[in-house]
Amino acid sequence: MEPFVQCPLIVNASGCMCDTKKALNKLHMSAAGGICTKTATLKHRPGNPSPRYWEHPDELFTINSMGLPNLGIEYYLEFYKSLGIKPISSDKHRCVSLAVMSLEESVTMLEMVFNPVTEYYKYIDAIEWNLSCPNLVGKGILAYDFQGMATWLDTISPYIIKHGSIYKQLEHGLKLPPYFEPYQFDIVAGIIAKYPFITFINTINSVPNGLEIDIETETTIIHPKNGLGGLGGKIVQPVALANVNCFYRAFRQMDLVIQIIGTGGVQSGEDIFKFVLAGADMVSVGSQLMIEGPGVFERLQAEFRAIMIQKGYANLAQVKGKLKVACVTDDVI
Ligand code: RRO
Repeated sequence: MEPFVQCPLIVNASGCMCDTKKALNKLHMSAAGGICTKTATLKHRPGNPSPRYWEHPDELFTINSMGLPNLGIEYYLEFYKSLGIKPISSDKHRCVSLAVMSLEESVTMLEMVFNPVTEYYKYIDAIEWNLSCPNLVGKGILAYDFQGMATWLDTISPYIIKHGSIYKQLEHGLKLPPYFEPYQFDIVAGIIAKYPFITFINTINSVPNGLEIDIETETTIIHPKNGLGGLGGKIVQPVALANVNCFYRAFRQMDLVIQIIGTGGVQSGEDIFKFVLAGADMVSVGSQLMIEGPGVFERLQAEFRAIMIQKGYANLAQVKGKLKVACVTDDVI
């Protein structure tokens, strides 16, 4: 008999195969450990003009400037309602990703989730607040504006606490952009510590404002923002691992229990093993899901379990955050 080996939940990254009910149903039927919707705004948005998405032929990276095309929050809440109340036997995580376009819109969307007539909150587990969309023309990334982020959290906090006490305590998480300076992790962890309703972060969103060029036509590969777009896929993995590990260390130092979803360049079971070593509790798959389709989840689970068996591990606790730092060697000049 196969030994029991734990595998972290592997979910889709918001934005990947999750914009319509048809796509979401495919995820629901797949081996994914959870579902996250396309980031939703209050109303339907067509997004940026095409071409707005491109995949490198060798699966090195993707570049996108979708511009938040989505069918509006109600559409995605109705999708979860159509699944019915989650059976106790199911551990398939249900998450709705919400954009932060304004303070007012965030409050209105929260009121919709907790509407006592539709009772959408009954059908979901979590809200992932997207503070890091890189592709909104004329609008910066909120999670790079620490003061703006704290003001937004101060605004939604009383609504979340009120609804949590009356109806249901949902999990709330922040989808974060990549940070590059060590002090930034301490600041963001310090902000998160002030809002106990935040139970998870998802790091990283795409690396903002990359540029790919077609030398034959001497043209940008995508159209919006003069060709700038968010980078995903294999080339962003070291940045994603660094962000997972830096947040893991910052939270541990502050005795904060915050789940970390690692996202960025997950293509294999080995990649997932690296994310867990760095401190991830779960991983999400974006570019590779777009390339391979929902069969990716079963493959990744099998590959991860094979590595665990080969290394003699059975539980995630034996691996999570156990990354060792290379020893000093004497090859200095
Ligand atoms: O829709 C997008 O352009 C988009 C979003 Br909302 C996001 O969070 N990350 C990304 O790479 N693209």
